[in-house]
Amino acid sequence: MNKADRIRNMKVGPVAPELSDRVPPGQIVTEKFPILHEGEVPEYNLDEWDLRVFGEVEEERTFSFAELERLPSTKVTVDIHCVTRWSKLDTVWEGIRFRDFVATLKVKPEARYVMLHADYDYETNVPLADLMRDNVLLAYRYDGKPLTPKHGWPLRLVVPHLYFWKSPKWLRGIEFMREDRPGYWEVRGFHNYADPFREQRFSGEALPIPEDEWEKKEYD
Ligand SMILES: Nc1nc2c(c(=O)[nH]1)N[C@H]1C(S)=C(S)[C@@H](COP(=O)(O)O)O[C@H]1N2
Ligand SMILES: [Mo]
Repeated sequence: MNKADRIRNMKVGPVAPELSDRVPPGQIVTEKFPILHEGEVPEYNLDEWDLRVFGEVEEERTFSFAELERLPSTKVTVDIHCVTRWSKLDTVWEGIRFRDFVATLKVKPEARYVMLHADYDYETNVPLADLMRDNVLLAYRYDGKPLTPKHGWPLRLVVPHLYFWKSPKWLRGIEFMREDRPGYWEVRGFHNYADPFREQRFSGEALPIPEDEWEKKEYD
């Protein structure tokens, strides 16, 4: 049995003491990379793909992938945590730090929330202040290689300090907002903020997520 299987067989822990402050309550560490999303994996012609910036900005902008690639890139090593109870430690992403991207825009001072729009018809809301943290990336590379289609190629957001549904794959739009508005999972009973260390999984009553759901799905 390999290490990942052994850890998985432990179900909810125990976690090695040196990792306990990194693994949120109720999470299981996996070395595999589960693939989770609603709907189909989009196929793009990169020449036609674009990223739209709109809402509370002085100027709406549309970026091609080539334009994004010319912006300074950053590499981060972060732990990620999915609400279906898997966590993956030391994942390496490269892309544009969201804060650096914002510096190229004219965001109005009234903007306090962001809706991230993704294919297909997926969206998720995050407070702007959270996106300005050091480790938040518009990521186009994972583990030294371009993102794979199933993990969000060509561009996804990575917000490591929130449950991973707040990290949309196939990102297509960034909408700056004055008022908060719930996204796809947030209207379906998931927590509006989603801090894994406070186990903010649901906004009300716990929803039925089988604890081993992710193990039965695809991964790489
Ligand atoms: N566009 C899009 N992004 C998405 C989702 C989705 O359904 N559509 N699912 C989210 C959820 S619930 C999780 S856990 C992560 C999974 O990312 P992964 O497949 O790379 O592990 O993607 C998030 N981003
Ligand atoms: Mo998820």
